[in-house]
Amino acid sequence: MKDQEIVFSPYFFNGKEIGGQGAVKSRRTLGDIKGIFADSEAIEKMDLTMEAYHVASIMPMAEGTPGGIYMGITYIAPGKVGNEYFMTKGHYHKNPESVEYYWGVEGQGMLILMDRDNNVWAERMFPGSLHYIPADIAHRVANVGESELVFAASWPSDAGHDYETIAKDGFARRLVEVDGEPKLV
Ligand code: S6P
Ligand code: ZN
Repeated sequence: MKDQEIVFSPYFFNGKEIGGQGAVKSRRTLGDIKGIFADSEAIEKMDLTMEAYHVASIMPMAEGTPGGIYMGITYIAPGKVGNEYFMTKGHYHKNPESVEYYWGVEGQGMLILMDRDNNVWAERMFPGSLHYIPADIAHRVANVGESELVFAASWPSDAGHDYETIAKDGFARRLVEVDGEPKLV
């Protein structure tokens, strides 16, 4: 940047979409995440090519850079596998000190949290909800509404993602619909 220059930011966030210079997109189909759902019979009858969620992220510095920060928006389709809501894979951060913010943008969701002692709890997500995810807490989001769930996230560039622990052991509780209401069982 030149001294006294006035410019536009290379990034944008219009409340629902994020993008600009170097924006990264990733997509997960039901087939990609089928192992996270309990009802393996129900999922095999579904269209596994259907998108479960996608994420758009701004990652201005290389992953692992200390002191950097990322921002991303996740869009989860509405739906269930059996009585279990569509949800993200979920992860711990590789760096156990890394924390994260989530905030609700559109739709109705549930942020499911788990500590290392397998205690599981959840926070309701809705437009305007703000969530602080403490260090070393696993996190995943379920769409409990009838429309798309959109939420934003901001996390440190040296957080890293540990998906393996969740893929292996799962969350100790599942968020399912019981009598029309989400319940941790
Ligand atoms: C990254 C942040 C989110 C998730 C996204 C998808 O630290 O928590 O951007 O990556 O919501 O969830 P998952 O568990 O598939 O990464
Ligand atoms: Zn995270």
